[in-house]
Amino acid sequence: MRALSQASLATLTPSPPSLQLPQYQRSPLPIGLVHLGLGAFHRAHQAVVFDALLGQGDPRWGVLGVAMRSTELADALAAQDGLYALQIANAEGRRWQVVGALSQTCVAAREPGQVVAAIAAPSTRWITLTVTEKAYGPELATLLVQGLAARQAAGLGGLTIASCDNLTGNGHKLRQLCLDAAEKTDPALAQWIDRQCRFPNSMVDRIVPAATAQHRADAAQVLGLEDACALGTEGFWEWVIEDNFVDPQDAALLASAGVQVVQEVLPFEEAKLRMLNGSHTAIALMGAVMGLPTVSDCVAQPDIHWFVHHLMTEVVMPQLQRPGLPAYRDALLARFANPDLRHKVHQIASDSSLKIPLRWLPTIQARLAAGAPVEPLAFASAVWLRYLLAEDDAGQPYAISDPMGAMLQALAQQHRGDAAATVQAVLALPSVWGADLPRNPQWTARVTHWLQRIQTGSVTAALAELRSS
Ligand code: CS2
Repeated sequence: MRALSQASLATLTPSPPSLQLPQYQRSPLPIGLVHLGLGAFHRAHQAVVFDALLGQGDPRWGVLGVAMRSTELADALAAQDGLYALQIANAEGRRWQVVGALSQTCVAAREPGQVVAAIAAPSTRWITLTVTEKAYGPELATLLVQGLAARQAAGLGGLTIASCDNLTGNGHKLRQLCLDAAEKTDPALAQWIDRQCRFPNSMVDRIVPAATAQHRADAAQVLGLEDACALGTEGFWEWVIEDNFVDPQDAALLASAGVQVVQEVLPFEEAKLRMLNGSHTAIALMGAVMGLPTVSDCVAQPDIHWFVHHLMTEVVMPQLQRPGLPAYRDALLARFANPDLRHKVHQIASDSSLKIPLRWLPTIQARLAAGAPVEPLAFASAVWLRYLLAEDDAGQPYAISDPMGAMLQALAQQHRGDAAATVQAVLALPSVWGADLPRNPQWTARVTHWLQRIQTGSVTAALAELRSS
């Protein structure tokens, strides 16, 4: 079978609406954006928006897709002229789209000069990022600052630099990271960045599980071409971005492609992080210990479904401002149940030590400050402590993928069977729980209670108990 490429794409006959192909000139496709963090999420989210803008006849949205370290996807995409097929599956059925927005790909660790040159190129207008929580550090700052320094030296204007990671105030965080790094080496550059660049906050949402061999097999059948980079997602997507761009006209353009451009992203971001991602982390940890492979397997269990509904309704939603929360919650539960996604719980459970502070902590803090119950999150936190033993309730071992994983696993092992000691050791970590929570006796007592119940029985039994309490 021939491989997907610009040349073989021309042989495809689309059968609308089940297969959508790029309807614009791709060779050459100039680079208007540098995307850092080339992975599944970007390819199923921002790249689809840029593809739509390219399809409207605006050639400025071609992307240089930069993988930070791993070479495999970047090289596989390069071999396919940046093309890949995206399966979009929901209750109404499945359709496919070949996305053409990726003009070129490269790897930051291997070709840093290419990234810097692209940031400093006259045609570049934006940088977007999906580098995950753990990458917001010095290495990222150095890369961005080098690129921006080259841009300033070339006498060009600034860029719109949009973090699309699941962080609170992601634009603010990224701006501060860049300004701090520039300040250290070149205060004039820091001033230039401050004056010339814009860092809009944004909320991005689409469930995009890691691509599998099944996606590749399905794509081969639909396209009649081999696609090593095929992936799948759901129909739903949202991108809510702060109206804060170098080129003010970008607001209307993005809106024409379905992006919501707003003055204040915070209500959307908080609702998404705490409802979707907060539930995801709880579901993933429960599923991992219960031996349930995917999110849809989990929410098919009546007690887990109840838990998620209860968590959102009783504990998370009271603090949120986004309009239409009950409908948002119901839509989330339906999205979690999508059987086509096969979203692996262990994928979501990765990096939980970095996700919990963003997804659960603000709710816990606000509830405790108001004297309101936090029971489901005390339960979920106890499940995380149990999860750190790295084996499920049937004794099957699994790997923990987390920057703090080895340390956390060692602590959990050291205090195995002793709930109070485990809570004291792991709930004391300020990078996860902040400074005050570990000293709150009500909180530690409830987590200890649930860990004890889990230890004497199982997560399944403790969950049933929580439901009936
Ligand atoms: C998930 C997110 O892996 C995870 O931690 O919670 O990737 C989630 O699927 C997306 O944020 C959905 O928009």
